[in-house]
Amino acid sequence: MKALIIVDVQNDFLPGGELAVKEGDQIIPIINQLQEKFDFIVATQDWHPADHGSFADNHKGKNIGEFIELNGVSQILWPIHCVQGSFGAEFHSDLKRDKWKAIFQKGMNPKVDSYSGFFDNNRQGDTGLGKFLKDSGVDEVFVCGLAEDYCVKFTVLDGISEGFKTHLILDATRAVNLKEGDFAKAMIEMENAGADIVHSSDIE
Ligand code: VGL
Ligand code: ZN
Repeated sequence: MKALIIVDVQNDFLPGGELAVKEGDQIIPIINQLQEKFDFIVATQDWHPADHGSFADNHKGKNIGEFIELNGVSQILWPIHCVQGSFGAEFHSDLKRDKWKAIFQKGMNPKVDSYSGFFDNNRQGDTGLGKFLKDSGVDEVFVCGLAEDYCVKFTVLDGISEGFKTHLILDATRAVNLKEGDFAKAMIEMENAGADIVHSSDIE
């Protein structure tokens, strides 16, 4: 069975948000249409405590985009975003959610960032998404949402390594592009790992 995974379509990742993805809002109507084609839909939600170690403001003298070592792992620093209970952490109000089976929150451990919907970075924790999908008979996943070069990419890569036939829905994702070329680099990484790239109109 196929499942749709909607990654982090939250206010902070949309235009006007704290970590805004350019044109991020353009994917919302596409994702709503896509949801009509799936019986099995899950979503992920970036859900950080205020003292999260990925926030530049929590490291004196450090700026957004700089790297630090967090729990022994290289960590890029972000603006404060998706703080638990804040407006920025909420899903966009236009996003349909009536068919969602479950929401997988991530990034709660202040000492580890969590880009993938499946695992914390470097697999320091497991959200339970993989087991939930497998227990439900899902063997094929279609990934969409934000951001193509971080959370979407790592969800796709982990989907593949967890044994799912994994598709990226190209017109239903956008990149942060912290550095120019990040979108294309992420595309190559996903394709090299075995991801199948589709357009929303290709999906039956
Ligand atoms: C994300 C950076 C930090 C994402 C989450 O959803 O792509 N990016 N936290
Ligand atoms: Zn985050």
